[in-house]
Amino acid sequence: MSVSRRALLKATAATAVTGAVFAPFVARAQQAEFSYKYANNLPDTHPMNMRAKEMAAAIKQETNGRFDLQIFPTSQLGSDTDTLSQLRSGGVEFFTLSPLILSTLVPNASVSGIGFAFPDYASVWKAMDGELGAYVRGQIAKFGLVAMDKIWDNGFRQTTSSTKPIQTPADLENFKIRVPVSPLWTSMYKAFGSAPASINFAEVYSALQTKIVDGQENPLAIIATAKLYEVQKYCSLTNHMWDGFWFLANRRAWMALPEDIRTIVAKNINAAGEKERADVAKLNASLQQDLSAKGLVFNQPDPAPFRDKLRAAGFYAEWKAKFGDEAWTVLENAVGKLS
Ligand code: X2X
Repeated sequence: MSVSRRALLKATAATAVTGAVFAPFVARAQQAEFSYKYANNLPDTHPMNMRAKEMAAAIKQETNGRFDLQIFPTSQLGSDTDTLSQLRSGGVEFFTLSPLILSTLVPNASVSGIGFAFPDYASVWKAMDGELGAYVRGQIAKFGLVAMDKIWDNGFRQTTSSTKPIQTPADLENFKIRVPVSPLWTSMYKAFGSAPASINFAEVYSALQTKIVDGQENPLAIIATAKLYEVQKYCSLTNHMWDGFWFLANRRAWMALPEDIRTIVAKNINAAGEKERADVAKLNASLQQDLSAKGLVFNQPDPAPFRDKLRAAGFYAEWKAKFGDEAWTVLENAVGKLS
């Protein structure tokens, strides 16, 4: 008895010592030195969130657990307009946002979103990884935010409706269409003679379901992952605009990181963005068949009359004047003459 009691006491003492020595180490390993929030508006199943999860794991590993990126998809932390305010105040450290919605803060950020500017993905990436992207990142930097080098893809936007296919610009007249919160989007649909309603993405499914609006426009990868096909009947491949997501950081939070960590984080975000671009392009090319099987009725209108209508309505001239010559020239250097 006494032997076993002594052994027990020894074991207890050893545990206590071990515990005392290692407990703080364990606590440090579990709690990262930097825990930053990344908010976005897309479903968990969209390539943006799948690549973000991979990227967060890679960053954690490469920083030996010092940097922990917590992902909040599906506008969990608030609508896009709310989250932009939180990003500015530092309530969230990272946010992916359309250049057009970002223009509510950084006016010229939306220059890449002019209707019918880009003919294809090749021209998009050449511009956004080149002079046009650099111009916009420079504009963003004036507002206390940092944009990572590689913009992520949203895609070419298509038009869905519960009432009718969009075949010609006349079909857009008086059409009740949801648009994201951005002056450029509202202006474009006003030029088409539509009735645009500004609604954050978090409310789009229910706005379509309750028929507050008859239609909306988004790339196929979003129509599929956000299940908009459940509440829409027609999908018209209007390809009217390319849209992306700037990966934005609050500048104070970004600069608070030691340089080695900042380098690892930026490298992984940009690499994940390039993978996400490839995923989305692949999805956007293959989803028509899937979505047809789910009941969406597709048509492919000729884009020329839509562009002519915008030109005749003075849309390009108006935005050239708003953006100014410098921004407009950078855009036209990438896509050719627009106005
Ligand atoms: O709100 C939208 O439609 C979305 C998801 O495409 C954007 O973030 C602009």
